Amino acid sequence: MTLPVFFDRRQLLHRPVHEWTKGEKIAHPETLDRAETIVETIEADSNFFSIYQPQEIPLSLIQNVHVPGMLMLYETAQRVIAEGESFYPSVFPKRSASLVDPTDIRQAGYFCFDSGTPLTFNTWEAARLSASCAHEAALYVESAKGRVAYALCRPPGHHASHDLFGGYCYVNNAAVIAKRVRKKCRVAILDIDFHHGNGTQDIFYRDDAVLVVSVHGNPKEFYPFFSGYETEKGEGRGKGFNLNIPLPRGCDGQEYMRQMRLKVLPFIQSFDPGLLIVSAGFDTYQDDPIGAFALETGDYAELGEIIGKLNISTIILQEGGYHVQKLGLNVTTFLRGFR
Ligand code: Q9C
Ligand code: ZN
Repeated sequence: MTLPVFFDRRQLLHRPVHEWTKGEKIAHPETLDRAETIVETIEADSNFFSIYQPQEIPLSLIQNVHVPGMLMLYETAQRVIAEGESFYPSVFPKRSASLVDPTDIRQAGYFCFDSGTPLTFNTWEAARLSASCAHEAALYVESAKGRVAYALCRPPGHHASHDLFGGYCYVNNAAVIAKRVRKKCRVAILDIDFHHGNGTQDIFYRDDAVLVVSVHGNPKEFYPFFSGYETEKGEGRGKGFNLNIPLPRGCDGQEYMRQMRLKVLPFIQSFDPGLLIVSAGFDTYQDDPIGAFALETGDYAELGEIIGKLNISTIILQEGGYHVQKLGLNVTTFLRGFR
């Protein structure tokens, strides 16, 4: 049986052009050719994969995760930003003293935490379709047609919190699925993107039905800087249901797998989830232009394999990964390893 892949070509219409970093305008790394190369690599491997276009996700499922104002702002962006233009928030008010009008694009910074995540005319449509891929993958696994499905989500999701977008993320795809499924069974989210999944952590920080585990570059040195530390373990009922494994620059496959086997996999196993969501970023790759780990393509086979051996129903969601030339191969190597 082939491994199902969910993707909609209209996700390519979201086209961030620049990101502001260290005061400089640089080419945006989250390009449409990332998704294109993944799809092409998957298409070339049709004995193993089947690609499906998702149905549109019910809006209510996105509303269960994100505040109305933030979604209204995305609609505003679609209304007021011309095609081909981008809007970069430049004022980021603190919550307590501010009122916000989400129909005024100039106030977009209220819902945004960085300068790398522009709004464009197509952002909202692409983000909805990205969540639709995740949703359809979840439906597939739930219908017991198979134990695993892959959603080629773009834009990514794990940095988006309930009321903040950032880190190239607008809708938290993993959270949208986990929020729906948690009523039926316990859910574990394993985030293997190079960057700490701060949005996912925030959303489930007080929740004991959703376990969140993230393995990432030490935030003392790497984005998002303000979260992802080992001391963040959850709060209230959620205490003990959040695990961060920050790792140093240069971490290679051997050390990465050691951490997985020693800390991550046993922690997930003891939680005994009915569903596993993998936030799969490939910016841990040795030549990734943003990440600073040293995983090789072959390591993704092993990583997929050890996660697959947990033997839990699993939805794999695409997050980051910016080495366009090797991205497709890294993704398919991981998915083949899982099987
Ligand atoms: N010059 C994801 O991988 N900018 N987001 C870093 C580096 C933010 C990454 C600046 C990186 C966000 C989904
Ligand atoms: Zn990342």
